[in-house]
Amino acid sequence: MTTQLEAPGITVAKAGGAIGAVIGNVQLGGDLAPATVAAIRQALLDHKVIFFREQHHLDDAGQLAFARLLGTPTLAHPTSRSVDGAANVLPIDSDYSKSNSWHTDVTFVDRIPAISLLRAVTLPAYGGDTTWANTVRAYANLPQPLQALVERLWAVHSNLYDYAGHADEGRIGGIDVKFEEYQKEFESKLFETEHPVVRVHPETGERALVLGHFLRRFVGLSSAETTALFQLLQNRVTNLDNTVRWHWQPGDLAIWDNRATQHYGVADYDDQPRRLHRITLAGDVPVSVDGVRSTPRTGDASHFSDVDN
Ligand SMILES: O=C(O)CCC(=O)C(=O)O
Ligand SMILES: [Fe+2]
Repeated sequence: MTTQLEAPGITVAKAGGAIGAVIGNVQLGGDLAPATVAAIRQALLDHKVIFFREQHHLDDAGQLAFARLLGTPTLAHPTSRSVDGAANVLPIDSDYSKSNSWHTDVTFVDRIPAISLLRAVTLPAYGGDTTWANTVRAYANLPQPLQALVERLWAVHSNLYDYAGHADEGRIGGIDVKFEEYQKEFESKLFETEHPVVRVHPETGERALVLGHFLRRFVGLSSAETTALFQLLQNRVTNLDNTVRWHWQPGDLAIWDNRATQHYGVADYDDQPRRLHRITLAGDVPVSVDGVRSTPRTGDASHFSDVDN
């Protein structure tokens, strides 16, 4: 059955040719009409990341109420602590973490969140943009022989931090205690999951690459071979032509389809404080082009999130 939607009156303006759109003429909250929610969801599926300006009225409760219209919130994180008094809200705070590495959120569990909603709380006077990349487009633009290769390939993702792969002076070696504490908490329980490198999007049917910084090794390849192939594929994802970069202003909210994107928090704001609040929505377990589901190898993520079917 198809339902005719009322014209909800929102505006959708592309923010780039590859990914991203700015949505206007809407005040976000838990009271939006179903037709408006449907239009926002469609814009998200079409553009992979959508941006809303001037949402100054939103606090954690308002962000959560709106998020619930799009899905079922997960806990803030499988291991990291939430904002005080808000179990579904993850603080992204420059005091103890900087996400300056390309990733898709929480790919070390089987039930990867479907959608993430990120709201500006405290912004630096300069820098601190976030960049998103389109993993559907990256797959689609691969030459056919490489598509054939990755469609049969699987990879292990883990939350165990790869210090060698992501060396960051000033944080390694106990120089920054807060970062080290956060990292310990992040790794306090080990998760390892085998995912297909190409997943079929449960809503659009599109094929997307599943890579990013939680990927530890391709199944059947050595670490040297993993590094070589990972660089080839990951470069396709993060090529600037395949990205959109957002300069945060007070009142901004960004929503991305975590099944079709990677993102990177640019850490170019010196020692200024920067804080954003994130809510993630439950996702399905990825499915390969052959219909095979991802398999958890270590850790049980059922406390973190339902599986959305
Ligand atoms: O700090 C940023 O810009 C990105 C943070 C991030 O990775 C996230 O919210 O999932
Ligand atoms: Fe993230």
